[in-house]
Amino acid sequence: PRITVLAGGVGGARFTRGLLAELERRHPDPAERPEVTVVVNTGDDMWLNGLRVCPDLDTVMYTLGGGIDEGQGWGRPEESKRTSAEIAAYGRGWPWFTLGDLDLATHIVRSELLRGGATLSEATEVLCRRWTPGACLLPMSDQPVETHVRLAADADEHRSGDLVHFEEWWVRYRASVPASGFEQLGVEGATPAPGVLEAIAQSDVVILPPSNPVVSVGTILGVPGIRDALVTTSARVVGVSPIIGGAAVRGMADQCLRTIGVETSALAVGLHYGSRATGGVLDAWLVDETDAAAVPPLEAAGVSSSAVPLWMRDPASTAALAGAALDHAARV
Ligand code: GDP
Ligand code: FO1
Ligand code: CA
Repeated sequence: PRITVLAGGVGGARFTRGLLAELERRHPDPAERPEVTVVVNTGDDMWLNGLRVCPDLDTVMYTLGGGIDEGQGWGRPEESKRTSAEIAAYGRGWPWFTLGDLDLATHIVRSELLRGGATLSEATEVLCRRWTPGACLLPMSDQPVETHVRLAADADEHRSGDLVHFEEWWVRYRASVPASGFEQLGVEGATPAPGVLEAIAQSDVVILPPSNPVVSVGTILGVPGIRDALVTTSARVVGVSPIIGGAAVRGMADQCLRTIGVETSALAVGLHYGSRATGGVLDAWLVDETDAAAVPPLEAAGVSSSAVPLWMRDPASTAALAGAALDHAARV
């Protein structure tokens, strides 16, 4: 058996960690345990100070490998920021974006591999040899596809209409500058990384974890071929809402959804993904218990739905959530 997860950073990483724990509990014999493939968003990636930085890939790799800063959700714990401060003193790069000294080693090794001719998939495999994440991590594409944000006409007067990198909109402006849309630069010529379409086609279950529906899962679905693979796979596709009680648990999903004209609610996001019966990507959608009122309209739209606790508070609640997703997938 095989399971594929389409993940962004923190939400996708934490969910997948719970999924691996739940699979270990259900299948103590490793030989019987389903294989997990994580297709990771690379839309947040950038070249910075000559280094290729892949925030979501690293968040998933560190989280599954036991090297994440748990409080922050990204980066390494007990980081020094001395190198970043020195780079800022030269006035180079992004002074509002901090690369910790331990994390920098990852970017240096990755960049060395890429400059030597490796693909991002190959570089990721090399990095994962150290972290042994317990799942196969695949970038959504080996070609650079970078999410940019079009600042709205009512944005800061100096920059209205500008196209800025997603990380600039989020980290520099905390998503407080109104946006009129997202653009995936490079997506037209991009193809899914090796193994991505195969993993989706050959899985029993494909999971959309509680990742950002616009700039994480939406970005992955924008790579030509991936959405179609979800529509046509024989796997059950089950999603978990990142929205609880009309708000994002963390991050900027609210501002992202507003930008694309989707309400911040578990119901609206489920309907935005849509039923596979009508060209969407979902067989099933889990909402939080507080959003139980969304279940009947989702069912009416052809998306099998149930209300379960969606807060990933600790390892036990996260594993239980992953178990609920698997159990629901088995029923549709
Ligand atoms: P990012 O790349 O670091 O922003 O991470 P993702 O895209 O993978 O996930 C971000 C989303 O995770 C946000 O929209 C949050 O609302 C959601 N999220 C974070 N923690 C939880 C949780 O405990 N439960 C649920 N249901 N969603 C969560
Ligand atoms: N998030 C921040 O808010 N500030 C930072 O300086 C920052 C640096 C950073 C460096 C490496 C990395 O892998 C992630 C980093 N993040 C930072 C988090 C991250 O880029 C974003 O929260 C997500 O990509 C949003 O989806
Ligand atoms: Ca991200």
